[in-house]
Amino acid sequence: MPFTIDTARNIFPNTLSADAVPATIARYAQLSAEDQLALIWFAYLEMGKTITIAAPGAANMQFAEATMNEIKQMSFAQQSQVMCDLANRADTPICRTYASWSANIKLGFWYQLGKWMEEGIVAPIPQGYQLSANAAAVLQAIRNLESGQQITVLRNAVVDMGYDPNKMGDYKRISEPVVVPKEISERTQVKIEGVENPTVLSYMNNMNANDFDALIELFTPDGALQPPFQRPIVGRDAVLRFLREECQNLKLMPERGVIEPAEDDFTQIKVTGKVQTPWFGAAVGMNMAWRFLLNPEGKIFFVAIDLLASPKELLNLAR
Ligand code: ECH
Ligand code: GLY
Ligand code: GLY
Ligand code: GLY
Repeated sequence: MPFTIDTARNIFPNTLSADAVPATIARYAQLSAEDQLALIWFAYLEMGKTITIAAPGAANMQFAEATMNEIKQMSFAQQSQVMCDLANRADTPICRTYASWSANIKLGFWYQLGKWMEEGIVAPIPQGYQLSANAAAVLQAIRNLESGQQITVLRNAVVDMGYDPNKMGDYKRISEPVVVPKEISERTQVKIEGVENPTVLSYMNNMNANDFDALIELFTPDGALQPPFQRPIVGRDAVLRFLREECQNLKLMPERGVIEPAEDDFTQIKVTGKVQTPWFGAAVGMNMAWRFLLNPEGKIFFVAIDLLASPKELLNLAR
């Protein structure tokens, strides 16, 4: 039976992904808006002692500037209301604007609000705010995660705030400008123990070079990419848009892999290694797996990217 996207998702079923991340987010989503904001504030302060967030680039921040200045002018009470509205996914003009932003713009917006909260320009979390017992338990669960999982929880919390874009009808998506791909002379080439497949190597090298036009050529027209904890993104147009909006300046550091024949002359390849995000650089190495399914012509029909349950999973290349 030929592969479908649904059957492709099950290749290398022994791969253990970090289920603690969606589990923690589900518990977090049950909390009140006040508790959610205070919890993130406390988590952010604690994490800030060991890892620093890189300041967002100006190109990235310009789109949020008007909204941030609007918030800056408000009273503390109004500012607190806006933050609660965002956490509550309320239907307000600011929540709709927020929903139109790419993940990096949302993160940059909160980065700036966090700075302003520290400086007393934006309403702080009230001193001595007592988390509910449930919120305190979720904060403890976050403390127990490894750093790559912690930043994934934070990112997902931020991405899910604001009005639901699915309820907005037609709207303009706002994302940072696409960077110019790295000069050929400045590109590095990855090495993967056990995998010399040219498609997989080109995938890694083109991603690291921000060369998304070359990268998309590696996919079949109906090919799909499944980001961690998400449904597959299907088709070249949608995948290319995702690459431009969400994959700039990543650093993929694959380490090892296995390559095996699959049905219908397809090939399945699993690679494990580390990934760095521009927000944290070398301070956080996320433990990742890539599960590729290539068609007989060597094009990517499917690739899943998983955040792994633990560093031990880096060595799990079993089928
Ligand atoms: C404050 C209190 C009030 C509420 C809030 C606050 C501010 C919070 C802030 C949070 C900032 C969080 C950040 C998180 C960044 C996380 C980034 C991650 C990136 C992961 C990327 C991966 C990429 C994998 C991929 C690969 C591929 O091969 C294909 C593409 C792709 C405190 C004010 C809210 C400021 C900055 C986790 C894993 C490898 C799938 C993309
Ligand atoms: N500082 C990370 C970014 O702008 O993507
Ligand atoms: N293995 C380090 C981390 O991702 O937390
Ligand atoms: N999704 C890419 C990043 O946050 O760095």
